[in-house]
Amino acid sequence: MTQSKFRSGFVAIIGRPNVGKSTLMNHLIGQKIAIMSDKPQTTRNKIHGVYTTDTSQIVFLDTPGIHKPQSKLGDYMMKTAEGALKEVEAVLFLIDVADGLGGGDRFIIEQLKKVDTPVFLVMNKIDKVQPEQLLATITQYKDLYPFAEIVPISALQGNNVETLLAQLQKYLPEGPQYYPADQVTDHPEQFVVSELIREKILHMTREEIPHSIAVGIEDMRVQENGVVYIGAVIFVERDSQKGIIIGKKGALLKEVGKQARRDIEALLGSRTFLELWVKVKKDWRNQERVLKDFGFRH
Ligand code: GDP
Ligand code: MG
Ligand code: K
Repeated sequence: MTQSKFRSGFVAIIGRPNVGKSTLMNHLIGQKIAIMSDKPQTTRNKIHGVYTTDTSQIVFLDTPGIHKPQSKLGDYMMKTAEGALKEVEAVLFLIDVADGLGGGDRFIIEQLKKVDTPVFLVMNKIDKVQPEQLLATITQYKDLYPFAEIVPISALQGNNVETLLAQLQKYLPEGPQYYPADQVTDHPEQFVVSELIREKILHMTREEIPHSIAVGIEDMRVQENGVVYIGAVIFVERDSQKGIIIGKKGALLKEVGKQARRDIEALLGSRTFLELWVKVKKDWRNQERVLKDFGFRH
């Protein structure tokens, strides 16, 4: 008997203000797990929430930079948003069906054309319109972009939200459970911290290191002197990868630590002491038990 593998991934939620992004998140996550950090976010993605089942986990990300730039800073945000959209498994583009197609949505669609990530057109607030209007709106949007899926929902009433989730499952690769299920985490920063470290490694090693590495936060606490201590383990699949990440005389790992620490300090707003280890765990992606001691816990 073959056992199906755990699937997980990141999904960006985008859309103009008031289309119902928060309402959808609240409906999806309910009281089960709500991860919302009120710390200032310096990473390009804000974690909206996490949806976990027995077989999968979806981490929903907010991508604020997608909106029409108002300034130079806006331009910069756009660039990072574009990067963020490339790194997710799917994008949920929410629209308000009662509003009709306007400049704001046209602008977002232009940005979506720059990336290959599958985009769902999520037509929200169907409770507000007649079926004819819904169909007319679908035609309008479909002409502008080849959406991977088109899903009409009412986030407020919960209509068709299950369908949306079922469709999303198809886009998730095999992967670890990043957050504990059925638990409200009081340390959402741990995840962001591990992602910051992972990002630095991927940038610095280019193609040599596959995306299959994982970073587990073993320990994260405020010391008496006010410095945040973080102990993190970088998991790789092969000895050769371990060598690459450590680098000549530890140079690469040291640079990873330096750059990650700078970002982490900005994120947490406090001085940080970051200790990194590299461990080889063969075929970690397929070993469920191994995933448990990855430090995706607290
Ligand atoms: P956000 O800015 O995209 O996060 O939008 P919100 O989730 O804050 O929703 C904006 C407004 O739209 C709120 O008043 C919601 O109650 C309302 N809203 C959201 N989803 C629906 C829906 O499916 N139907 C209706 N009628 N109203 C909705
Ligand atoms: Mg909102
Ligand atoms: K695309």
